[in-house]
Amino acid sequence: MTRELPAGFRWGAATAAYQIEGAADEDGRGPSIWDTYSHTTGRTRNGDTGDVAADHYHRWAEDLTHLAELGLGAYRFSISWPRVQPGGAGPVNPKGIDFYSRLVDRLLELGIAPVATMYHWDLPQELEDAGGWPARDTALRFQEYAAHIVGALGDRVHTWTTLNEPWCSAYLGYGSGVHAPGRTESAGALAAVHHLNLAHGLAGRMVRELAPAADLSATLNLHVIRPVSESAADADAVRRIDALANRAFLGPMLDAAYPADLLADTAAVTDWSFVRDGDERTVAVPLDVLGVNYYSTTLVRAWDGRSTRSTADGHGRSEHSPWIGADTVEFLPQPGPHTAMGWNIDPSGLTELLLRLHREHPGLPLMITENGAAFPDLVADDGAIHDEARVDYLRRHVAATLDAVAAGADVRGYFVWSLLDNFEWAYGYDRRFGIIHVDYATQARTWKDSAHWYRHLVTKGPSSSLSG
Ligand code: IFM
Repeated sequence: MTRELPAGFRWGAATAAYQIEGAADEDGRGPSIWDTYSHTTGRTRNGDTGDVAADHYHRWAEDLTHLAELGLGAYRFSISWPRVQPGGAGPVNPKGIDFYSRLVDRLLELGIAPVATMYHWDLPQELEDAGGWPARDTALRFQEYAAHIVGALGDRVHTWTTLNEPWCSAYLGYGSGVHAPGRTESAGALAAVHHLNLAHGLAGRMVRELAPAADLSATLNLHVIRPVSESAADADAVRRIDALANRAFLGPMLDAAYPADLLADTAAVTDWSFVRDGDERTVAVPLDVLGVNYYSTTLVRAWDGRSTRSTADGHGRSEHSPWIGADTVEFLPQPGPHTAMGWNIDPSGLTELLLRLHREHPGLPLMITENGAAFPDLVADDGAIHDEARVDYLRRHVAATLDAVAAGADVRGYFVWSLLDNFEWAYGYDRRFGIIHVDYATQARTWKDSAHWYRHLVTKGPSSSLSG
């Protein structure tokens, strides 16, 4: 397979506001659902919160120099809604807007394309108190918020991404409750799916209107679902999970319709009457590029109803399943190797996913907006971090991306998750995804071997970095 990069391909790194910024009470920022959730006993590992995180709010200028030294062409960050509009409605906080404005200007000075995510899970608490994503009004508030930030940052942002992984926001936030706000309401989770999709469409239209030169995207954590056997029952298990995980978002976003089988599978939970006439057309705002986050694969089979049902779906433990209406499906543990998240390592899944999207949505440009791995990094006596496992993970997934390119997929970029070690949601600081190590006691940044490897890849090209 060729290792040629398409013209204009961008290498980047990704982060998210709540995971790195800290400064939770500073300069007028309001509380988000993740502040509330992480401050609730028992919700996060060791009671960790994002109050300080990687202190990026104060160290952003230094962090951008790392991007430049890595030789990256793009930086994917998220804008904190409660920092720029503390109550989720009403007046904006000028200090919040100024922070992102300075960040974007500095990126442009450094020749790095800003890729801004509008929503990476930090819903203003006041909006959650008013109903959260199961309430339609939240989507309308999101449109207003989008108008404010696109109005302020507009075409200086190269690519606007409306949502990051709405699957997590809806099903983990409102289904299994392992993410903020921690609600466990099956019908509410499906209403959240729709209102997130609607929010995407409404905000996307703001980008089209206010920043016509910017690219528009959404980022999905699409699942690569494999059956245990070739049986028809296992194929049906795959179909059900594909509907919930993938087509619940791809359907309305790209084809202006929810899949009929999704509505049928979940009919006992909801009649989907929260989808109003015209909504699906609103959701299907044309995209310039689809963001794809990929980490591992999912293994399923039809549950026989007799044995103890395995629910090892890799998305945290809860008595409540995030897989609404899929009680007949079992999620099976997968053979290793695994990352520290317990996720299996399978780069072929990334190639398969990109080629599926290429086949089913020809002409739609793709971008890997997250790929990376948590491992228990050790700091050696000399201060170095020899994270060979992460280097190997990245090398194999970049190769898998280029395999998909060679087979025809239109992939425009690759962003490593993550630039820095950060607050890994319910796992707190117990999991490290960064290519740059953060010492949380001193906030010192140290390049891991993976950062040096990535710099080599980016500056010298794939052919010299992919043999391993
Ligand atoms: O840290 C998260 C990120 O916020 C969203 N995608 C998956 C990453 C690793 O779990």
